[in-house]
Amino acid sequence: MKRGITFGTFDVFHYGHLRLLERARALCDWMAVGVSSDELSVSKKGRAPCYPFEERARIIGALRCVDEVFREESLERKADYIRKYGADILVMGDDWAGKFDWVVPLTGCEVLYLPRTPAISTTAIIEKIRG
Ligand code: C2G
Repeated sequence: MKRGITFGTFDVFHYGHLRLLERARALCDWMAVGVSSDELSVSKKGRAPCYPFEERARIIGALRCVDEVFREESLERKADYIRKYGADILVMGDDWAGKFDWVVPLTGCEVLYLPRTPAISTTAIIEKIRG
């Protein structure tokens, strides 16, 4: 039973997020998703998420392709999260290519970066709504 894990803010959930989660889940039999805390999101994105953690986590938890949701407090604790959830594979979009390879020697977890879905992002959606 292959266990997968991935992480994200998943603010203003969109098709690019869904495609990443579904492609990741197709590579394993069970998948946990670390949803970034509001504080972590601010430090990563330089702005507060539109939706608070509780709502972002509920949306992710409602997806058929997601088996467990937890709060991601820091990027540096990835190896701890991988161990806690017994993940065999970490899947991320390739905007993170190479950034999490450090967890491999610490956990034995495989790391895979999948192509991002082009031309869609939370930032672009916010800009479109503003426009
Ligand atoms: N993503 C994608 N295509 C898009 C937008 C996002 O494949 N058009 C992917 C990202 O590569 C990421 C996931 O969807 O793997 C979640 O994206 P974000 O919510 O922007 O998450 P991010 O800020 O990248 O946080 O510990 C890692 C971080 O928490 C990841």
